Amino acid sequence: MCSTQKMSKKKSITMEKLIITAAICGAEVMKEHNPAVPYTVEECVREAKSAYDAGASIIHLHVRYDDGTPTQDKARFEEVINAIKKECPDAIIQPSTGGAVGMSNDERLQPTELLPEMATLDCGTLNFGGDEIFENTENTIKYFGERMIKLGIKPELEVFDKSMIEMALRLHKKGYIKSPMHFDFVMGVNGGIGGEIRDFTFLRGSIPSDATYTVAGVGRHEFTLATLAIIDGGHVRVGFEDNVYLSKGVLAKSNGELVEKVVRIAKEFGREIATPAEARKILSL
Ligand code: KMH
Ligand code: ZN
Repeated sequence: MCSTQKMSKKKSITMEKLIITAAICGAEVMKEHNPAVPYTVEECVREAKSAYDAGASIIHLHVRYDDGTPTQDKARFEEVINAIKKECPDAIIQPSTGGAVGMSNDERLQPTELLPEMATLDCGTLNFGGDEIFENTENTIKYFGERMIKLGIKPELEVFDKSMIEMALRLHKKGYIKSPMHFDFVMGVNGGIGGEIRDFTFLRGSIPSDATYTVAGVGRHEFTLATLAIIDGGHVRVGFEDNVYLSKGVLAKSNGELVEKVVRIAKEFGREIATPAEARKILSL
């Protein structure tokens, strides 16, 4: 071994293990897009287990009625969460408080009554395709932030654009969001920031040094952004909510297949996968 190799070995940085989140269902994607998109309780369990067995430690959860209609109904969440916990006992279940476009704040907040360890907190309003607007006013974000602090729920701060990081930082200063903050960069939504390397660099460089982040690339951006986060020491979200393809033109058979691909990429870069217990430690849950 030459001396420069010795030096670089000494200086190498050990990265934290990789937390993989599986967004198994979402509120918008339908079986017409991929027949494996889950609607029923049994389908949600099947998809959560496939992701968990493949290496996901967090399940980001939306629920549907059996016909595919999204709902934030507390009882439906409870049924799905309990059923998932039977098969994936230590998984971190992270319900959505975003729900679907057009839902009221209190409707969206229902799953927080089940006291999950984590839940999403969307940090701004954006166009969501066609005439749809995903509305999150400053007062809404404050209301959700206060609720989560009161109930001891760690928010995953969903940012669809740079301005939403500014909002989160401002509300953190005012006490509506606690440290250490955990961000999810949702990139490539029609209405939000794009999914190019420069977009990632911009967001990644805009969060505090004690914050953690995960990246959720939408559609074709899913695995390129996942790779950047793996190299950078960040964390990764994949799943049908964001993307239904394993590769160009090839539908994923399950959420597990998407997680397996992330695990393969991580292995190539020497990044180990976090267990749910390790994820809890990394995220200070
Ligand atoms: N379905 C989107 C309108 C979240 O889970 O918090 C909102 C969403 C974000 O999916
Ligand atoms: Zn979601």
